[in-house]
Amino acid sequence: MLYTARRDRRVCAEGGREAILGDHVKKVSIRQSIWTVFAAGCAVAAVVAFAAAPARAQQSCESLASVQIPNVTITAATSVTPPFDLPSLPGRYGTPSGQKVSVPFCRVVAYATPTSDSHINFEVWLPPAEKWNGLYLGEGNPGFVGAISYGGMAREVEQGYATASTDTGHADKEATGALPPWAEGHPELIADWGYRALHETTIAAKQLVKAYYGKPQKLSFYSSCHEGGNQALTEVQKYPMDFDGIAAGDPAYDITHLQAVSVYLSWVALKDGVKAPEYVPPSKFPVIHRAVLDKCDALDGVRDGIIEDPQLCHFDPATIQCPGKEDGPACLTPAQVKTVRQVYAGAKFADGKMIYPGLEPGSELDWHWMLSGPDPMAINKDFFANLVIGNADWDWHNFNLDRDTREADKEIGAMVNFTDPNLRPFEERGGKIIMYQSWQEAAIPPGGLVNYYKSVVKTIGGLSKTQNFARLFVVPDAGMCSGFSVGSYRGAWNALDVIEKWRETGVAPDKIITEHRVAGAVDRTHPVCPYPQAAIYKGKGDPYDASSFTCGNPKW
Ligand SMILES: [Ca+2]
Repeated sequence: MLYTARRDRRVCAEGGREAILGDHVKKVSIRQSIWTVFAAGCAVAAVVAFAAAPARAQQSCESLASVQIPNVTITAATSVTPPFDLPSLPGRYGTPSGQKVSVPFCRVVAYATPTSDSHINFEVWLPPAEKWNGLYLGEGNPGFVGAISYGGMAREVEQGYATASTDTGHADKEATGALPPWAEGHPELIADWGYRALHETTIAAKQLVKAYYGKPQKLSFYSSCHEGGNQALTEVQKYPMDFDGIAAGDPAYDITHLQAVSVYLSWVALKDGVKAPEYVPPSKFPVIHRAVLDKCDALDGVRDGIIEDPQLCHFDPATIQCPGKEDGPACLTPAQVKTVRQVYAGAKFADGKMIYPGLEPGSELDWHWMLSGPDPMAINKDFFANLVIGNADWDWHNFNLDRDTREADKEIGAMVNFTDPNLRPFEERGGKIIMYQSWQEAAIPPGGLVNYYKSVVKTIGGLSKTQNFARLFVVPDAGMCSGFSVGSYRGAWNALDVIEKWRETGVAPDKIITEHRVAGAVDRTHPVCPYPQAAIYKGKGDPYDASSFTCGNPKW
């Protein structure tokens, strides 16, 4: 069932937190004639149990301009009276004009220069002391965009969080997600984007919080998705003291390899054009999806359109190969069968070592991201063109998986790939992290995060020790991220709510309930279990009700 979703305009925690990504998905999806849903779990969002007496500002907002922070220049500190017009930035990931902030806050504008080539713009927004919930919440960034996430900041400050956002060290005139030539000849700017900007922003923001309120935040959180999710995994590895609780969503993990598999899957399908035998027209994506469901939907005990663990689904596209040499709308030619097999198989080096897993069975309805053509997604193509090859006019048809992936690792891997499974320093500081991904995510293959989590479990010394502070939730039949989705069921949930509760109460999330809404009313719920568990149907009861499932280790 496809449904037309709408942007939920009510004040709603998660919707605000991922506003930038929401804009991104919405705009791109319009091109694909699919709308996004942004129906976050508003009813469960008001959870911050910060019961301390209201803090009193110890400094005026304006006096923050004289706070001394190493390598940081504060250019303005201004008391803002609502309504405040958000600075607008055109482009796919930008901040549309006309958005306003409805509450007063202290706006600090600054930049950091950790290296002589750096210029990391950031802003820190602080609610009045009596409105502050006592928490600091960092904002994430989408893609390679050089822009402060004003939309997200607005909603954070309206909900009482102290918040900050950075442009990641370069400023785009338009937030398009494509890569302008800012990086060429500026390795420090790549490092700023790769790991430094968010950290520099966070440590400066915390000093401003302490100066303004006269005390530090009670807890600091970070919740973001896609590149923001990658920033989360980077922080937990490299700067474990920055945040007490982290939600890392659909992370663009191991990014040189992620970009390699992305260009590769597009190259497989598109290298000879959209009329070539190996091209799979988007009209056949639902055909493949139907065949996958026929094969694997019932493995978990119920045909409900959801495949609980697609890695246990062994679907061979040859089962829907057209007879003889015919082609037809409801079957695949032999060349198309080969393409589909490669999409599932992912990318490997010439020596057979895995670069990045492919897309999962069940993700087919969203394959337009990489496979519809006529070119790879700009964000993938431009990564190699600008950051690796060093030629903005690079012809992606010449992509060589083994050679160009190795070149990417050599050129920039150390600055942008963070794959260290040792999260003990984060655990020892009392940190909690949920990692999450959608099995049906078709822009970032979820197998990368699953493999990373397995490596964390191995390093920490087993699943139970790891689950004390780090849990992975792989959401079946969700589009991407936690607050919005596309496709059939695609239930929504609130990632920040989950991590806040865990960190504040110490009670680990044993499962997450996703909700699907129609006209604001919940019509379906479904549980998501901590990996490697999956939801197993009890054998009776409404399959559209989460209570009809238990969490267990799948045996199918
Ligand atoms: Ca099922």
